[in-house]
Amino acid sequence: MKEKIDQLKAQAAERITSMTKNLQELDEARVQYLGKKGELTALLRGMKDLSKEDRPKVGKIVNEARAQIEALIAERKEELQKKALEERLASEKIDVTLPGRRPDIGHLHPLSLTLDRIKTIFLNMGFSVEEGPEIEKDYFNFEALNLPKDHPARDMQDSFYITEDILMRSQTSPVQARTMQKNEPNAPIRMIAPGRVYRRDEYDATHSPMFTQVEGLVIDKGITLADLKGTLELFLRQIFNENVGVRFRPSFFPFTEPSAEVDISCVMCHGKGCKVCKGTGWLEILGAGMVHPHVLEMSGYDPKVVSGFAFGMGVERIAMLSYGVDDLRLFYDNDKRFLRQF
Ligand code: 2U9
Repeated sequence: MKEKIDQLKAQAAERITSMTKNLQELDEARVQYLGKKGELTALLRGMKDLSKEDRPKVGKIVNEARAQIEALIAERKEELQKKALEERLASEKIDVTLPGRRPDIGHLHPLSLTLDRIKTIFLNMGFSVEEGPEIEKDYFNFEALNLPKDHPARDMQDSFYITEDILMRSQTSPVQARTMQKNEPNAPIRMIAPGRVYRRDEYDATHSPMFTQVEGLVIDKGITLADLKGTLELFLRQIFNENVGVRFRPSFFPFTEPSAEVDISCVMCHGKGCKVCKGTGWLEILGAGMVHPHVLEMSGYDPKVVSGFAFGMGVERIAMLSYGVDDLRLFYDNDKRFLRQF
């Protein structure tokens, strides 16, 4: 009996210490020797066939064997747990010296960059920047600007009307009218109004139903056409270049009289004539004029006391000319291959 137990003990020790590769195999070994149907348990059961004198002795040996096997299992368990932890630490190791992933940081849109440059130039000349609603009353968008009821721009076909007298503003001029009406009568004004405007237009390389405008208004005692010319020339030399040619051509707008179309010498060919300027050597860049007396009166200013000039420009056009972009739609497509270049 004793040999049998020693043999079993040796077998169990061998199995536990050198034949178990992981905790599951160790548990299988435990079940094999110490489990309910285990080999050592079977030996204990066989004790009923022993003599009364032998029983306690054998019982002692079996219990000792059991305790030894349990100790071996506990020891091996600790070893295997340590091994498992080491394996996990090795396989899940993080290399903190690897370069980090750079976050994709964006930057200002080319139209915002252009608008910022325009704003800076006018701020430096003492202008303020005013804003107003994009959903506007027909009164501020047209009526206050001397656009009579039968003017073609007031046609449902040309503007986005929301109701009879509310529309998406077709120009930023209502911001000027609102500023004038907010002011004390005849109070001096030097302002620009940047923002989005909406017109029922084609969507092609040079047109869009939504675009960005900057309009300006200066009102004070004694403002003349010379102030208009000087201010706009100063602006154009800063936004394009010091030597840019500037010319004024007579034109018509309902809100200014006299009115002018302002051209610059072609930024591509410097006046020689090319595809961009259609061979003329000039590019139309601004509209401007002396504020119509009726427009001054409508918003509480007295044309006998003050006079003013106003101008307007499309920001997309200025951005296209300064960056050499030939298709307006590129500004709205949100294609990173394009935007990354600015
Ligand atoms: C008030 C008085 C006068 C604003 C003006 C223009 C001339 C003009 C166009 C240029 C290209 C718009 O973006 S564009 O299509 N604008 O030519 N705008 S004078 O005159 C005003 C505005 C408000 C109270």
